[in-house]
Amino acid sequence: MLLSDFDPEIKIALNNELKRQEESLEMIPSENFVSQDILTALGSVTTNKYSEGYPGKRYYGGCEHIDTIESLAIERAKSLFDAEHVNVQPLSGAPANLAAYSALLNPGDTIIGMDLSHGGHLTHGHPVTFMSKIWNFIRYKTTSDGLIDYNQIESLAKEHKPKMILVGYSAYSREIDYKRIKSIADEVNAYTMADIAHIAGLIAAGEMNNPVPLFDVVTTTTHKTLRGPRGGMIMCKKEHKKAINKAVFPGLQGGPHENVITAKAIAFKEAAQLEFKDYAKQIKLNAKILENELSAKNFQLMFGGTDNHLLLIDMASKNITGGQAETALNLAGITVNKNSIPDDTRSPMDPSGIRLGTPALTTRGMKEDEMKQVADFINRAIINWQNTSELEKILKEVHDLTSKFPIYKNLSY
Ligand code: DSN
Repeated sequence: MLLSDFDPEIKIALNNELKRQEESLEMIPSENFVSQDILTALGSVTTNKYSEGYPGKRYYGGCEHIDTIESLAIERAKSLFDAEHVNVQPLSGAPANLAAYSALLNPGDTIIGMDLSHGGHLTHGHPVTFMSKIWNFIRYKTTSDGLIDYNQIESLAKEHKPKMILVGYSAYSREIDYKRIKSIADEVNAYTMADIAHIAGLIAAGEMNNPVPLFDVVTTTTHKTLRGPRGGMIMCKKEHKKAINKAVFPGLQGGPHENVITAKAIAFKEAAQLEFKDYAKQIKLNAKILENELSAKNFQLMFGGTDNHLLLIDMASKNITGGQAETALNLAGITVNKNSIPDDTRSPMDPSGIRLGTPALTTRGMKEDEMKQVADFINRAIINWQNTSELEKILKEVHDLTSKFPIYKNLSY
């Protein structure tokens, strides 16, 4: 098939999406831009292959090359995170968490995890999830200073005797004391689990604490700061290898997506390079610059600022809702997501906050000077959120900036 025969409606939409990514400032902290090699792997012939099972033990013939690829992915991930065992088959973060719970726990067991509005995740026990019907989730919150309340976790653990204590967050911007969590868990004989989806790349680069050598089980996605393909992964102690593998397949999933596993293998190799360490350092530095610049412009940062790649901002002091801010910034070419703030009284469809981060802009090569410019764009867009012509003016300036930092050279569909 020639590229000119490529499905014309899809071709138009793909080129439009490519243009949107190239021209806008992508600041959703869970998004990133993969390398050209990873794009190639995602579109490779490994998508054609069924391979239920694990390397060396498959339920289908013809898996010899798939075994090579999946084994490489596993070994590279083990080395990157200092893990005793890795399963690279989870389709994404939610299935990885479901598999981890089902591997180590029985239905009805208690898990302590963080409240969603304080930075946790839906799959950490929010009542709207199916998981919350299977396990008994008790949820902790941050303190009024905006930090994890380890004392509250300890007293909840003593009161509820959980089978598992869960840390790792999707909107919390501070470092985590894994040793403290491990000692609380040991006191009540609970398993330790961390969901490092957001910060996996920072951990791989040695820029944040690594729970993998300490905890029973650690789940992650591979597409956020780790800058791999959209997918999931579970790391665990050797003693949990059998239970984790059985929970993923045949417990919850069928044929693994081997094209994604091919791309994961490449991503893990990329993340082990020296350049990736510089990248992770710059992600944090860029987030710090945004913290300083936005604080100086009187934006109210939750958790007192950031130790990682993201900022959660309460927009109430700017007299605008999170939804209104997201829409205004989008019109100015800046993509962020509306987000609940701790104990938000507004609905998740139009909460009080916005969440933004630096992984994708840093991948483009943007540094301190550009972050100052970006903070200025954000401030002007929020001040002028109802002024269409001012938002269009900012949009043009955003296009000028992004044109200097191309993502994919010579890519089109
Ligand atoms: N949806 C992801 C995020 O944006 O943080 C988490 O699953």
